[in-house]
Amino acid sequence: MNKTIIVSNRLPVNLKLKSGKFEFKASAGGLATGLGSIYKQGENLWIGWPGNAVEENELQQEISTELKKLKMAPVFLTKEDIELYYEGFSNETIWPAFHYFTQYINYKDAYWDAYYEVNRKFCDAILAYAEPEDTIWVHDYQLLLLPMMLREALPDATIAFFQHIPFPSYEIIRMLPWRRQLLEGMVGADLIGFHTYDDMRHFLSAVGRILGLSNESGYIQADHRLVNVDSFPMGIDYDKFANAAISQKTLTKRKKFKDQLGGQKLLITIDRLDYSKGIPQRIRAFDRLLDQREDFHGKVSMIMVVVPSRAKVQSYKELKTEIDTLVGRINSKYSTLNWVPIHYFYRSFPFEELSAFYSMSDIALVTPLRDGMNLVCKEFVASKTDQDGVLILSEMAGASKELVDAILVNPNDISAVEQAIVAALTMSDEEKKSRIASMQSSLKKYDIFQWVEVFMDRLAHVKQKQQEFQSKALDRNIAAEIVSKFKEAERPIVFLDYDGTLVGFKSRPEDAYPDEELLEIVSGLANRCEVVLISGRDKETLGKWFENQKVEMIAEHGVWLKRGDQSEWELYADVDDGWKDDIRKVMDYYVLRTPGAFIEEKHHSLVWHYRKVESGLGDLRMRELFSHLKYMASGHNLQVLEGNMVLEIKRPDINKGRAANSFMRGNEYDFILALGDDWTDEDTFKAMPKDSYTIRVGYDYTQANYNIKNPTEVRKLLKQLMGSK
Ligand code: GDG
Repeated sequence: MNKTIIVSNRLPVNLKLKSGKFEFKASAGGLATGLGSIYKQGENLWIGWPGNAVEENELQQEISTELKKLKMAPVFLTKEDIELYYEGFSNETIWPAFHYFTQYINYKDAYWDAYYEVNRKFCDAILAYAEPEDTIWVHDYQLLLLPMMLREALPDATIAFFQHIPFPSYEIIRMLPWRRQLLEGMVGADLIGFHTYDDMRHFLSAVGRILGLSNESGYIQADHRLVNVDSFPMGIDYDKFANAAISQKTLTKRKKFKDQLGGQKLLITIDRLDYSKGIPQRIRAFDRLLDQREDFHGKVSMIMVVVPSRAKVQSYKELKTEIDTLVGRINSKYSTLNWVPIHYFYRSFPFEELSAFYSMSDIALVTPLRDGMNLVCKEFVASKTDQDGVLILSEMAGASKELVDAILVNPNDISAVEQAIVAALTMSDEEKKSRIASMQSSLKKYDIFQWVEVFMDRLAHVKQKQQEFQSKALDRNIAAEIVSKFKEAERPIVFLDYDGTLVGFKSRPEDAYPDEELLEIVSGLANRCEVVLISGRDKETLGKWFENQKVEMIAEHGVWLKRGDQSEWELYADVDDGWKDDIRKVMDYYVLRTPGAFIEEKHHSLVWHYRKVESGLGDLRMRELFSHLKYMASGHNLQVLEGNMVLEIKRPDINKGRAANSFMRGNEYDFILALGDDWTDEDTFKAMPKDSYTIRVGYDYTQANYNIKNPTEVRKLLKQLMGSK
């Protein structure tokens, strides 16, 4: 039976050393609860660091035994690992970079080396348990290299990755000296998940620019594998918070707190100590409110919980000092004997007290400068069972994409945050109720259990899609079958597309001329069968490149034909060029606006090339031009087609399929092979008789019977054919 292994930097367990013995308590955090439905079943388990630097063998044994009972297995880290991999590369390099705090990025080779080594350590620990076909779900930024390490060791395993923090724009990623390795590490997974569409978009752009892997609707081709990238906004254990809010324990605490505080309106803020959370900015906004609105003095208090975190990192120490100073200043400025503006706690609270804080507060002020998702805001909404509360939420939190009924603010805009607090304090009961109710119904539906289920379903879907591709991949057996059928055939014919099939793409089309090896293959093959080069290229270029070869050539998708034994080209289809002037004007306009773009004119078509255009801009302009041309095309009865870095407009009745068909008419071929790499070749594939071999280069959807990896593999196959006769 295949098992599922969850992997994260920290195990969901609290480990306390009490009078020489360890005490273990499984964590009740949202993720741990959600994943409980997975790791607690059957042979499944959770692998990660237990959270202490334990180096003595005996203690490690003791911990492993105890963890086993909780269905967990440890990866032990040394003090040095913690310092360089965890506090270092994870929290001083990746964390600031991915949260757009470039000023805090530490670029240290020693950090990177440790990061690599610890990811390896995790990989080894997993391999001690994992079987070749298991499912392994890796979590978060501390383990970006792990998916590929696992893939290399277990090529057939199902590997998923989810990143809990933002994925920043390419402009940030490109700053990191280790950007390529980090991205390569991630694409080892079959499914890569982020909280938001923006994170996913940034990742795809970085992978495109840095690794050169393009994507189609979130699917990338990494080597032979199809990898899916998607967004999965994480939910919370909704019922836990909603039920706790009305539990006796919470109600008792709530009453006690309220009695101590008096009747002020309460603003709650809860965060880990982190510069990404925007704590000083938030305090300044509150300060501004008190400064501008004396009428609120004595009527509103802020409860500010800051949970200690990463206390050894310098930027965190400085942040703590800044917060302490700000709070001190405000409290000393405004406090009265029976009112304190900010109740500041630098510690964490037990769950019941947290629940009481949420449910008794009137407003939650959640204003991170950047946050992957942010669960605090969701927990507040779930806890407001009386629907009498307002959420003020930063636009920079992933959660803002879902919780559109919150008051959304730019956390850097202190005056906008101040106004949002005023709006929240003065909001009508009816509006509060309607906003909270709408957020509650969405959070209830997309809770953490649903999140886990959707993610796992998607993973299964990706695996299935990979299988479909796999079954079409040209393997050794099929290649052998093709070779043997070719050998037996008395009248074989081979249709070969040129660009992308026999040669790779070059940024200047004229540079993709045939090399020595290719000329040898084509002429060698032409001695053994009929070879038809069937290309979109103009007849002059094609004619010059294969001047003295015996091959047949069909140029410009079927407009021109040159037989191997003739020296002249013949017109193979009727061409009426009357439409070109109008269309060229439109294309010219898009060339002017797009540095690097150019127009190629063919006898029956106009082609707009954008392979030399800055990536991204090219796609954007192509989309615009596409809809522009589509509109014009209908008037002229033309067809607009998207190719590999080109947009082509042409007469619809001229295509490779039609040309290939007329070429074969009246002849009896007993072996037909057609190779091509893009949609123009799909016409050829469709036109082929049923028992032909049709092969598409690259792993895109196709009408062809098979896919083959790249031109190098095509050449290998053709050489095999040559050698067989
Ligand atoms: C990362 C991403 C993403 C806080 N104080 C107490 C306490 N908490 C609990 C909250 C909440 C959790 O800690 C904090 O979660 P966040 O999502 O807000 O933030 P990060 O820890 O930075 O998490 C983040 C998340 O991963 C999940 O993908 O949302 O963007 O940065 O659950 O309730 N719990 C208790 N006492 C406290 O004092 N018991």
